[in-house]
Formats: sequence, structure tokens, C-alpha cells
Amino acid sequence: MSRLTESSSWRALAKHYHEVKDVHMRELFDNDPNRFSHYSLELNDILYDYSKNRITETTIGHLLQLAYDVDLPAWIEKLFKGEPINNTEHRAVLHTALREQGNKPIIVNGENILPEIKAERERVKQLAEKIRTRQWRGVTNQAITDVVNIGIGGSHLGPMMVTEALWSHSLHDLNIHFVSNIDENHINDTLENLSPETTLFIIASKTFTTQDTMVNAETARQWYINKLGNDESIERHFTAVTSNVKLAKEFGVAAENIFKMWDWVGGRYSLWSAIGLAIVIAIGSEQFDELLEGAYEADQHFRHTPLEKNIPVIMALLGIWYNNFFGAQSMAILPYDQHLHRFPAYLQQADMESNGKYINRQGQEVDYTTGPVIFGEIGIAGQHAFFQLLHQGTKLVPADILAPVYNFRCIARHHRALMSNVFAQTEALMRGKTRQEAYAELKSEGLDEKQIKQLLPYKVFPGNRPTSSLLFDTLDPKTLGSIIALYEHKIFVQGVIWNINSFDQWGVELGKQLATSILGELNDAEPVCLHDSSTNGLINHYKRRRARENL
Ligand code: G6Q
Repeated sequence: MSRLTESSSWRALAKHYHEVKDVHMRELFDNDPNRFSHYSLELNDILYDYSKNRITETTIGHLLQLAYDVDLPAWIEKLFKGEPINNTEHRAVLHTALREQGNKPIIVNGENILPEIKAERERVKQLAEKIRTRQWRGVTNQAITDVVNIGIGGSHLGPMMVTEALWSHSLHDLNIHFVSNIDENHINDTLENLSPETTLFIIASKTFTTQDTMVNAETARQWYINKLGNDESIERHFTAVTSNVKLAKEFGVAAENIFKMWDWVGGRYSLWSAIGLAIVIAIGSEQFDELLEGAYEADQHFRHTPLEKNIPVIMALLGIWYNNFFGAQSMAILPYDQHLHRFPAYLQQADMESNGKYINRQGQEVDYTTGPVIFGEIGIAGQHAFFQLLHQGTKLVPADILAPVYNFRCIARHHRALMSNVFAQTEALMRGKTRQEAYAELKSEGLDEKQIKQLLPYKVFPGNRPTSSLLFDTLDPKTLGSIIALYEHKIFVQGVIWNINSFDQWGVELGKQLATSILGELNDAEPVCLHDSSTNGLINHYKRRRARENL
């Protein structure tokens, strides 16, 4: 037994689970007419309603006790103060410093990192403004019309998700493209209609060694040289964001166009740094500042609000409740804002790469389950696809619903119809439909008793399916910044409770190593035999088929 599962709060939760597992949320709402106000919180224009969860005051009491038992308040301070809480890599974790609005020094290895952060941000802004105002000129003195961000994982998903989310706030005569896949189709499809004279590349890679990114970057460079016949002007079309300045220079990027990353910011937490260059180019520096400000306000909320009123803490505790006591394996992220269509993919990385771990901070195997499988889709699209399982499947899938009160253009006919779905779904998931209700419905439709008997079981919905709703006024940069930061902190809190390091990613490193070693085996047509029979079989099939095509 671990310290966590032996703790009195954990045991109290296990006991409490047996007492409440069959209680229906209908009953909880009937018993407490003020349930919504008891279980909802606000941060600026964000309303977080968690009343449609299978919790009582006792549940929340035990969960909060659990947070105190693991010393959560002390961990929050460690995070903000830059203690090396990424223990396997001996690094501080300071994405919060990237959006700091004050001047109080943040010390890493004896040095205040704030001046450097600000200086780098200023460089990013200057470059972005030159492109936005068409002062940046390419080799033939034309303005840039297309920016291609080449990166993967943390150097891709954050900038892409935010750029898409803030499309209404972007310059629409400047196209931002994202290339991540090493499959040539991705870069080739992207470059097909672009002109090298008006294209600017951002090679976004913290290490500047990631195979996918470097292969794509090389293809981009070749495309540029092939089209223009020389590489003399490459500097005017390639920028880089990296902590490996040397390799970026060797690639051909001019020193003044290389932007820095630091080892105290992890890839999946880095959109606030120069990795966000594509975002700044899209939305401009003032709105990027608003994004940072929104995140900063969420940071302040997280750092200074008592745990029971602290949105990311409550989000995290609910996750623990379902994951560790109800045995829920997954969690759905369901934005009802079209511009958030990449948010589930972004969160998938943020959450699963952070908390998909089975070894604790002391190097031992955990005896409880950790991070859930995160999946999701635009809510409306999901309704016509996998919501069937949410309503009537045999698995418990807690869901977060995100929706705006109004849109940028706000056509009432669209928006009301959209929101009627949001409200109806959360209500239906919570209430379900009883046998009596289903019977009455079928009767009113004119079915006879025989037909009703046949159909009735299929028309019953158990309900009691938890959802939490995040309603925000509109998806502007500040609100988006806050929402992202709330989720980042939720992930951190869960990592603290599970006693795992949320900030390393050995599973990702493994993929990088394995691909590199097999790459060498694909250079010739010789059959391989050093792997298991399946891997040998797959590699040899691939080689044979390619040889047949003379490839
Ligand atoms: C993120 C991970 C991982 C990383 C990519 C790209 O937290 O570390 O997703 O961002 O593997 O790495 P580079 O930025 O070094 O190319």
C-alpha cells in the first residue's frame, strides 16, 4: 500500500464511494434547490458549473482533505517559485513565469529569469509586427503572405490550437499553416500553392533534433532552393524557435531570427514562450499580451484562492473521484465553439503526456490508476457520433462542456440553437429518462401496449452521467488564456495527488529513440531478423513491396 492509498482521506473516500455510488443526481438536485449556486464558481467571465457531478458536501470535504494530505498548497508554491519539481530532469517548471505580469524576481539557478523572458518576448513581437505590417520583405522584396510553422508535439499543438481558436481575432490576409507530420503529404500539400518568395518558415523545435521536424525543415529548405535556384537568401525566409541555437544557425537561420526557449519550460506548456511566434503573427502583440494576461489571472486565482473555491483544484479533485473511485477510464472534452475544434487534441497531449505515468516520484510503481484517456470533439459533432455511448453505454465517461455566451458575429438563430443543445445535453446526461417517462412518451406517440413493451427498454436512459460546464462570454484572447491555464493547473494538481512527475515524458523519448534505430534498417532491401516475428514481418513486407515498385 502506498502512502496515498493508506491515507485516512483516501480510505474515507473509498468508504464514502460505497455509500453514494447508487445515489442519482436527480435526487441530489431534488434535495437541494440551491445545488447550482453551491457547486459553481466564477473567474472573470468564466462560469464553472460542477453541480451535475456525483458529489455531496461530504464528497467535497473528503476530496479537499486529500488535497491537504498531499500538501497541495505547498506544492503550488513550489511550482510558482521555480523549485526543481521536474525531479527526473532536475528542472524547474515555470510556464507561469512566461505570463507573469509583475516584476518580482523569479530565480532559477541564482538568476532572475524575468528580464530575459521580457526581452525575448519583445523580439518576438518586433518580428511579428514587421510581418503583419508588411515591412518584412522576402528575397524579391515582396511581403510575406504565408507563414508555415514546422514543429510537432508541444511545438505544434499549442500554437495551432490557439491560432485556430482566435481566428476571429486574426489578420485574414496572412495565412498561417502548421506542418507536423513527417508523412510527406503534410508538407507537400501545404507547400503546393505557396510561393517561396512570400513564405516564411518557423522551425519550432526546442531540441532542434526531433526527426519529424528536421526532416520537414529540410524538405522546406530544398523546396525553397529548388524554386529559387540558390540558398543565399534563405535567411529572409527561415526563422527558428529553439534552445539549440547552434544547430539552428548551422541549418541556416540568421542569429537575429532565432528565438530562445529554456529548459524550465516543457514543450506542452510552451505556447506562452517564443513557441507562440505563429500566434503573435496571427493575432498581433497586443492580443498576445491579453492571452498572457488571461493566463496570469488564472495563475493568481490558482495560487491565492482557498482550495474549496479554486477552479482547477475542484476540476482535478472531480477527476480523481471518478478515476480512482468510480473506476472511470476516460474523460471527454466537448467544446461547443467551432474555433475550439483543436482544443481536445491539445488537451490530449497536455494531460496524457503529463499524467500518463505508472512510476511515482520515489521511483516505485503506483498502486492506483493515474491519468485518464482524454478524448473529445466539437460537442455538436460528437452528439451525432459518440454521444450514444455517453448516454447509454456501459462505461462512465465524465465530460467537460465548454461554450460561449456569444460569438464574434453572433447570429442569434445559430447561437440559440447551439446553446439549446448544450443545456439539453447536460440535463439529459444528468437526468436520463426513467421507465415511466419513456412509457408516457411512447403512449403519447400513439403506440399500442405491444409496441411499447418491445421498444421500452431501448428508450430508457439511466442518466447520472456527470458533466461540468465552462461557460464564458466569448472566446477572446484573455478568456482563452485563462481557460488553458486552468487546465494546466488541473493537470498539475492531479499529478501532485498521484505523486507523479507531470513534467517529464520518457514515453515520448522512447518513440524518438526507436524510430532512429529502425530508420537505419530501412535503407536497403535486405530482410531483417533481429526483432520479434511481427516487427520483422512488417518491416520485410514493407521492403518487399517497395522493392517491387522499385522504390
Ligand atoms: C512536450 C514533449 C514533446 C515535444 C515534441 C517536440 O512536452 O516534450 O511533445 O514537444 O517531441 O520536441 P521538440 O520541440 O524538441 O522538437
